[in-house]
Amino acid sequence: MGAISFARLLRLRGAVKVVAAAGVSFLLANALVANALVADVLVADALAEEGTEIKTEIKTGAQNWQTGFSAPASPVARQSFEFHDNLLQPIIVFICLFVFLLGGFICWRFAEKRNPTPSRTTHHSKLEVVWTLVPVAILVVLFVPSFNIMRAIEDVSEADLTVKATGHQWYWSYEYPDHDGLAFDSNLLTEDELKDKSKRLLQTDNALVLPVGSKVRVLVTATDVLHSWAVPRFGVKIDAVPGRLNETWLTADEKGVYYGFCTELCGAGHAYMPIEVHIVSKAEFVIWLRKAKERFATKSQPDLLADLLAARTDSAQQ
Ligand SMILES: [Cu+2]
Repeated sequence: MGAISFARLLRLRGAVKVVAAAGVSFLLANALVANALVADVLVADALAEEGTEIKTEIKTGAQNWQTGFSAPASPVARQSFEFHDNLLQPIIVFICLFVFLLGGFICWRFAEKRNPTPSRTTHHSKLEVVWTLVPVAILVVLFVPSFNIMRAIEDVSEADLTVKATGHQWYWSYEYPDHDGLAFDSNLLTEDELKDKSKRLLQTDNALVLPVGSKVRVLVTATDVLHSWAVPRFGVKIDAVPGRLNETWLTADEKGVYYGFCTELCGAGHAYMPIEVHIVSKAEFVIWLRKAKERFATKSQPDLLADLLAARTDSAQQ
């Protein structure tokens, strides 16, 4: 070990570990606070529309001192939140505590006054094998359920309905290709237009309306820059990429109003393009479709194509 004694090295390592553990705890605490903030914003869910059944307080909206996710509202959300709450987070907390306590113990036990003649050991094969294999085992334990969830997220087969969400600077537009190409824009309501002041930056003029219990395939793209379509309670977050069509799906468990945000920094109006999804009964959905088709005077596919070509010619002339 030459000039530097093993005890001193150990003490140094102990200090490094304490600092590392403190850093990890700080990051963990930050993540918890961030979670709580998102949950706060989603308090709006508690004020779900009239006629919507709200089963319990806990199922909707935020709670005081809440640190976890909002209540899941789709199978994928339930699966991923359970994975986080029951497996991932306990392992993270355990590792943080373990490293923190181990660091503290090393600082105390191998201080110079308690350990004046340090051991000259520099290798310990068994210990080295253990501290390589234990992390590998932890990763394998995490890998299996997380792969199952990823597979579930990718499975867009046998959808009952398809909708397309397109990100623009700075609003979303929606299309229902199965229903005569019904299409409309969804813009943020300004402060004066809000019906409920607590839903500031969440309410839109035209919400995406979907039937409860149906498997909805969601196609996501963008026209200008990267956006991301995310509704936390459905466990959905998918990038909207210009020139590329991404797909995911959701099946809402319950009727209600759900909110989300653009989650890819997309410019000055990034915070002002919320996602508002109304989950209604199948009968209500049929009625809404009829009204929406009248209101938005559906453009047929040939019309849309003509618009596109006109826009291209315009930009070519400039
Ligand atoms: Cu955006």
